[in-house]
Amino acid sequence: MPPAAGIVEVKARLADARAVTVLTGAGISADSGVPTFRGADGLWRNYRAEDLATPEAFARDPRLVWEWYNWRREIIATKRPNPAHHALVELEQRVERFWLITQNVDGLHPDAGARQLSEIHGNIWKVRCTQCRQVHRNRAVPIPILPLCPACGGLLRPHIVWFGESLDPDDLDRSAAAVGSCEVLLIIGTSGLVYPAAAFASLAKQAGSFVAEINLDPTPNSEIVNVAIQGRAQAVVPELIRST
Ligand code: BV8
Ligand code: ZN
Repeated sequence: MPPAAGIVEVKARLADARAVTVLTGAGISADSGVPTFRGADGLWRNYRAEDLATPEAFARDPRLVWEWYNWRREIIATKRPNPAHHALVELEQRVERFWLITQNVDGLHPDAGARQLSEIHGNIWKVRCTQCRQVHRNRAVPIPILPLCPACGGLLRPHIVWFGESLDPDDLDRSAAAVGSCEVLLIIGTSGLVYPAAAFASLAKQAGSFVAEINLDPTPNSEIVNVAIQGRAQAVVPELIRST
């Protein structure tokens, strides 16, 4: 069955592009079995992410928020990168100017070998001290529910960007530069509802880039992009990147 028209055009654009930027969301890790945010499997004890991933929720009940992150760490610890993650590493090695921006905190992109990467919402395997602000790698599963800082004994929190918190300025600058100066922007597996990442499609269009979306369902980005391909990331992304 010949590939859909959209796939042919995006393959052609990628084949001779020298500057490619990619934005990913929970949908790229869904095929690895990681629950998405808005999918039915994304709920924990009927809490929405927006209820728990906030500094207010952590101040109110740090034990509850740590139980939620421990639940996600236990799930993610058993998951591996899928063909879509691996295909993006192949693209990174092939393209002259490549940058990958992910909203995912699951660490599957770096696990797959991605190096030119901004994890703009943080990483679930990193913790930060609320007292001395030191950041530590921590892959303990389970993690003690109120983990303490090995340096000063202060309470640790996930090194993750919560709703209402600003992104790391370097990540934001690096991402905005990559979105504003690429020939092709691929948007993979995101509902496009959370800012500032939700603004990247129109930013790239304004900069004259060719923008393509690969997503299971239509999103607000589908109206903005040049080509919207509806499908599973692990099926479509390797096809787009496979030369010939
Ligand atoms: C900030 C870490 C300065 C936590 C996350 C402007 C307008 C309105 C609101 C705002 C605005 N500016 C700022 C805000 C507030 C807020 C915001 O955007 N709120 C939204 C809800 C309206 N933004 C912030 O607070 C940001 N900070 O701007 O600071 C500031 C502060 C206050 C006020 C002004 C300025 C910080 C946002 C970061 C929050 N942290 N994650 C954690 O993970 O624990 S966001 C989190 O949710 C994810 O990281 C991700 O970004 C988002 C979830 O979205 P997706 O990844 O897209 O996942 P989702 O499940 O929604 O969709 C999956 C998609 O995949 C679906 O479309 C599905 O169809 C598809 N799919 C499923 N399976 C597959 C698939 N596709 C392909 N293949 C498959 N197999
Ligand atoms: Zn400390």
